[in-house]
Amino acid sequence: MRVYDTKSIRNVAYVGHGASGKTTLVDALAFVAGSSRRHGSIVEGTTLTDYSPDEVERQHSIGLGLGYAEWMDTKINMIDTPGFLDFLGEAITGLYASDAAVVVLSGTGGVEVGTEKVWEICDTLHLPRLLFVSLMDKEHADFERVFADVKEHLSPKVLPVEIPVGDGPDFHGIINLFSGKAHMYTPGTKTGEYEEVDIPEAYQERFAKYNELLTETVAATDDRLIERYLEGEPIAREEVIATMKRAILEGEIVPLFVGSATLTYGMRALLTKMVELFPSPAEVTPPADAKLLGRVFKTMSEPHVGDVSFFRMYRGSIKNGDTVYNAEHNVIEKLNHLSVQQGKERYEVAELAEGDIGSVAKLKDTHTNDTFCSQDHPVELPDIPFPEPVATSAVSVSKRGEEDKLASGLHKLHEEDPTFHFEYSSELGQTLIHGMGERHFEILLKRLERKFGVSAELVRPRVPYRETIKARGEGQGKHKKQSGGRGQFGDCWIRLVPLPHGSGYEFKNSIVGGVIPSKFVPAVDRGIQESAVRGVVAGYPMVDFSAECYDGSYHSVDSNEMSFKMAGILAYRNVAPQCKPILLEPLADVDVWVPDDVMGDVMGDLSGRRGQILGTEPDGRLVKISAIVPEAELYKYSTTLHSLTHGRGTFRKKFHGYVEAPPEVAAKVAEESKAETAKAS
Ligand SMILES: Nc1nc2c(ncn2[C@@H]2O[C@H](COP(=O)(O)OP(=O)(O)OP(=O)(O)O)[C@@H](O)[C@H]2O)c(=O)[nH]1
Ligand SMILES: [Mg+2]
Repeated sequence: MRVYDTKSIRNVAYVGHGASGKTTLVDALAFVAGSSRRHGSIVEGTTLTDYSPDEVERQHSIGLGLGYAEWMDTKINMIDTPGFLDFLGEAITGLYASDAAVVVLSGTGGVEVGTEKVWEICDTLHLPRLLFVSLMDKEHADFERVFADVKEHLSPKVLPVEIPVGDGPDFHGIINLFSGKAHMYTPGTKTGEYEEVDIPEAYQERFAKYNELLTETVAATDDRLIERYLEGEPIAREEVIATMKRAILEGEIVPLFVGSATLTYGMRALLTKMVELFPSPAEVTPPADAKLLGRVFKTMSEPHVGDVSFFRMYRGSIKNGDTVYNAEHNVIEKLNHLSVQQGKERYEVAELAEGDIGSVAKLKDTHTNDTFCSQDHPVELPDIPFPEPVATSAVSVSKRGEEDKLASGLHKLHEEDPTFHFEYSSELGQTLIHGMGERHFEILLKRLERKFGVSAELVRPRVPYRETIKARGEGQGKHKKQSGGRGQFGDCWIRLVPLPHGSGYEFKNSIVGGVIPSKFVPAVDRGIQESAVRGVVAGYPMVDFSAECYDGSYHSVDSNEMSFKMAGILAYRNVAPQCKPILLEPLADVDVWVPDDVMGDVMGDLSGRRGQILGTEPDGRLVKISAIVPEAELYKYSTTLHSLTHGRGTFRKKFHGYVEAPPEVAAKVAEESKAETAKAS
């Protein structure tokens, strides 16, 4: 692999809605450029970047993949990203590592939820981008509809540079609006061979319309050009390209191209335009100022290799065997076997120029989001903002005794995938995992099994119910054992009083005249607290009440701390049931974004989950529904939402607070808790 200088590099992410054709496109570009030997296919599981067993099996991308196409003496680094929102973190990190994006649309689907999501991220990053409408050969592909859709829903700045000859199965050529020529493809050729011809008669009118739009729009971004354009002067291709490049960089124009990756139609033009219109790393401001600067944007653990880190250099070039400094972990890393990725293949390189993307294996203590720099000028780049998890589940190991293995496997998975988190909840007695959805969880568990040999399954997380009391009450707790030897004696009177929400627990010592010696009173408190951990309704922690110890008695020989703690426990058990104890259930604030046409179904479903709809409001193309829903009803909600909205809905939830559970819910929870206790004993 030759070394490309900075000016001859392009770093491009391929983003878009699921199944819009990104992976097939990246594969076709590398193949047509001659940089990869095989024209792969999703159906056969042979594409360049969808090579993991899960991706082959499911026929969609899960993690980002790296490849490159060498074209016009330039190396185009290509980052293929998954479109499913469960894996949005991969698209985000791919965009962070790039200097430009190809937003892929399918000729049949047009603008979809996933397209809008990645578009927003490109906007935040001010990434220059172009649109590629793929699958133009597919039945029902419709260029005019996709173009109108983009103009209305994505950006009014979209500008077709190419238009198709024939839509759907009749698609057989592409008209270039710059050159005024048509490329007519020869069906069945391997790398999209075509004949360049004059524009067919039937397309003259359409060409004239789009050509005028192109020239006008480009000229409008440049005052001098517009003058010459108005005076009817012809404008040279080089000038248009240069103007267009600047306009793309500034986000004034988003050019649109068409083709079919399966048939390799339109690949050469797209390769050329990426070289001509996208900036090289030399034209982009690095995220910080330093002599040496790079970032690890992805870590994967590969069987037989160990951890492989993908990184992007921003400043400075590096040679095979160089050392870099990781300031986050204060470690010096040696970059052995410096490589570039072509899908799953790793090709060693002698050097990577400033701005290039590469991979390296077996770093000591470097993880996703870490910065490479030099020790005399340490830098830590701000973290890539990965999306917050939206789904939670519990996991349990299939084989007893593998809990430790589970924990270390989950830890590795978190290092590979920052959108995945886990914790052990001692309150629930379960390991909880947090991520982007059930699809995400399924993939993670498969990976856990394959890579770390632990088999685990998803289980319903227990709901962290609470209990409280609604009325005050008082009574005695007396612990007495005085048969033979040294006895035990503790006796207390307590009063339980409800406190406002969120107050927790308070203890009040109102003992006067030493009826309980002061050294024993704290033991009463401990006894009450200990038993309140398992409340009297359904065994959940009781909160928001005060306990006052106001009377009691003691025995000069037999009383001790243990006895008074027992008295506290007995008093609680005696008094709490009289205080109108209730079950509290956690509620969540839920915001759901869905298309208009399924709003009724989604609201109906939320009501069915005992949700209270607070309101709806338009938000872009979608409607935002705000609701308060009991946590217990939200297990696997993302799966339901996915099927109700055909993948177009998204949601966010956060903890709202606790309220009294309806009596039938409380009864059911108490029943379940009783059954569980019976099973355990
Ligand atoms: N007819 C036709 N089918 C295509 C074309 N490109 C992709 N496909 C098919 O469309 C489906 C999705 O293609 P992918 O390349 O996996 O799409 P993707 O955007 O990478 O999908 P995700 O990774 O899930 O986001 C596959 O079945 C492809 O074979 C095309 O140009 N023409
Ligand atoms: Mg893909």
